[in-house]
Amino acid sequence: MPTIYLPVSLPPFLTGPLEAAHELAQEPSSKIRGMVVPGGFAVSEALLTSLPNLEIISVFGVGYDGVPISRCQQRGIRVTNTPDVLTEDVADIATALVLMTSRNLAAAERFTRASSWPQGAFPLAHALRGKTAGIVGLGRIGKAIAQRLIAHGLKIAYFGRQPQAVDYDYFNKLEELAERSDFLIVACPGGSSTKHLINAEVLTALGKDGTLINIARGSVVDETALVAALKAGSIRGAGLDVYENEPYVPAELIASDRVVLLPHVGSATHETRHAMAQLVVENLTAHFEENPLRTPVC
Ligand code: 8YV
Repeated sequence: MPTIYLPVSLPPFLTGPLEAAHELAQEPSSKIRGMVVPGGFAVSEALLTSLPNLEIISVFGVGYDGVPISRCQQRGIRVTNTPDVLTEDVADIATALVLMTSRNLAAAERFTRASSWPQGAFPLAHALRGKTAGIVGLGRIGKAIAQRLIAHGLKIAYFGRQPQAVDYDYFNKLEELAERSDFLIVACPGGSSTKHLINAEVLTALGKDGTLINIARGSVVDETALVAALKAGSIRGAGLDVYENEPYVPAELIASDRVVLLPHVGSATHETRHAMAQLVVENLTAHFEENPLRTPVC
């Protein structure tokens, strides 16, 4: 049985089926032929060196920004991820954050629980219809977000490397998209090429009536610039599911009443996580049985 290394603890619905056909290891060694990591997990050079016979990294997530792809290619290590199965859930969370921020729903819920209602009505919020959502990265998840927001009456614009065959307005300058947007929604991959793409200039362009939504990777947003923009009131608010240093959320964000903060739950449903686990196992099985990988990255 091939030995698989799990550097962090993973759910039993993943480790159970894995155990049926593989030996699982908690420590790196030369016996290890496969590794399973969560999306965004940073695979360091030192870790790769400690696994001289590694053949495959199966990422339990769509984002493989923590995996050094060119290094893996040099060493002939295959990489797989779990695309598609999580698209709808992540798009639902982006939509929820748009609704929560525009209608101030988290505060409204706290208001009701605090029995504040008899003292007076909850303050008015902002409608969605007619507003513009600027999507940063119109991939599978970005497109699923667009579909949902159209149903809520928003107009869609987007930024990406190149225009696509869609009816939405394309911007090749992020500041220009931000300026046009009421909601700037980050849905692009993480990694060095998108690090701090959302910086102070982009937030200034988003403006005092604008809201930042991030369901992608914390690394895409300069969190220090975001905290400063929120404090200065140069943007209206933010709805975040991801952070630069998860699971730690900056105290300034926790203290801010302009933000809605979720604990990286984009794909966190029974249905989706089980489908992701199944893909992880199918990819490993395919590799060790010398069949084509189900969802290869490289
Ligand atoms: C998960 C994710 O939180 O798919 C991704 O890239 O970040 C999320 O779906 C994670 O991968 C679960 O391990």
